[in-house]
Amino acid sequence: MQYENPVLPGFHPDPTICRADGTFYLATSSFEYVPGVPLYRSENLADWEPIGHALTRESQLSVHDAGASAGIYAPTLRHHDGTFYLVTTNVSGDGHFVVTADDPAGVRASGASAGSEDDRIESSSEWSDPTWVDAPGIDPDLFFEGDTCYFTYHSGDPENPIRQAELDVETGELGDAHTIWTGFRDPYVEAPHIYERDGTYYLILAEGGTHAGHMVVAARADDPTGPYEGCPDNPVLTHWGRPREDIRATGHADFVQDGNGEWWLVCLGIRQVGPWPRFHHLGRETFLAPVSWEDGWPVVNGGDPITAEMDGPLPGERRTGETALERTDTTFADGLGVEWQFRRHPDHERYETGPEGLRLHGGPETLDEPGATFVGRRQTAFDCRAEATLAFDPGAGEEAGLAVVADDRHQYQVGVTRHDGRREALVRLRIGDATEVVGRAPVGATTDLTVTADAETYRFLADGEELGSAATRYVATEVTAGFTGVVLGPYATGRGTTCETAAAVERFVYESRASPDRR
Ligand code: 6LW
Repeated sequence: MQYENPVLPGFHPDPTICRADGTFYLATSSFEYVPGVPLYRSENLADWEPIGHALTRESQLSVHDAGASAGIYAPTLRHHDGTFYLVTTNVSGDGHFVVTADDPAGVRASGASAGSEDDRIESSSEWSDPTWVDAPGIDPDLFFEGDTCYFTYHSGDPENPIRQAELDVETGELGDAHTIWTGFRDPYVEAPHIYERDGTYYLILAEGGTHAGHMVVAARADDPTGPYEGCPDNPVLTHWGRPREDIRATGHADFVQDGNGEWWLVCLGIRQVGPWPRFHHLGRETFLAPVSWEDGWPVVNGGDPITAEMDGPLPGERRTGETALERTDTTFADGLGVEWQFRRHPDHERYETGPEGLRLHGGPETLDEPGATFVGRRQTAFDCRAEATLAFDPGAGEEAGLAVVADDRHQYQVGVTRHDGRREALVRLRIGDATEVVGRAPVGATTDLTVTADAETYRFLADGEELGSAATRYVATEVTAGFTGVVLGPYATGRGTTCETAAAVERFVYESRASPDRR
């Protein structure tokens, strides 16, 4: 085995990849989360280093009113003539737009290298303000040839689903659009990407929806504008018809060529949990597979489905001694690292970092409401532990703690509050329309709040004592019907009024572990 899938575990859907100066860059969708569009880089396609986000300023990203799983949809990242281009869609805003950068990691005022401890969530990004593109739909692609840029997208019209027009990337002006693909099996065809290989143009698409029927299909033409003929072996990738496998729903792929001339794809997929009906709660994750060519058509992973354990050779050396498992241990003395994200735009005054840790100022909003004080990071493994050391002396009704959040209507919390005049920890579960406190215990002024998870159960502890547990199933996509996955992190709320007392998260630890057999 050379590498393990997913290569980017946790909520990382709709991956898009390009290669520049020997380095691979990858971006994914971000929906209502802020900052938007996380960016990663890699030398070997398996070890990915977070380098920041493309959308860090309000001029680029407005998701104030975005519902859960709305906001920023599938981007395409390309490098052309020394410039990085990222095109994406704000489905809760003004639609498609292009941003550009010379360096995807952005400019650091301190001169520190991207991905270092000096990163700040608000660090200035080099990515430009948007150039808006007036077209309907989602899933825009950019394909450059000479001075021409082709803009290809899912139009939303089932009769004419995949449309293309020439784009002036400077002004956003589009030429006349025409339909280039109507679907191999399913008119709900999306995620188009175009590539050139040996003078032939390839159109790679997703069909079948983003769940069990998801697939990757290929077509080719002598000209980027078509006409495109479908691959006789379509779909070139799918896990449809393999319901017992842990990995499913593979689709929405983007291809890249490495420095040895070999081709690869990244795609989204899910890892299923539990007995039937199986489910997934970590979101759609990013998978990697090799692509070979037979008779001028792409063959993914030698025609076999993508698996958790994959052979190489990879285009670069693995980082020695490192696996996909992580351990983060922070006192927030250096701010919030690149892994942290807010649900919609935060009021930055509610999040202070410094020698006392992360000081959270709870507003009136609870986690059920937009605007709640909460900052989270992706859950990246079934088996993990998150722990917050919380110094908090709450006033009546005030509460702060650690939350497991799928969306506004599906989350679990272990928090500290004042109840009947005494300070106590509680565990609250919100599942759809029902909310219930399932455990309480008295605590002191500083409390260690812990969430441990295995594939099927979260357990909530205060100072080492378990106060409640909850099934992972109820924060799964099969319940939430969302496009995202679980994020974990600290929250604070005055539950109807603004908190007078700040809650200090003095230390936060996240540790993921290898999962035993999940079936
Ligand atoms: C994305 C579409 C899809 O735009 O889901 O799986 C949408 N595919 O291509 C949101 O991720």
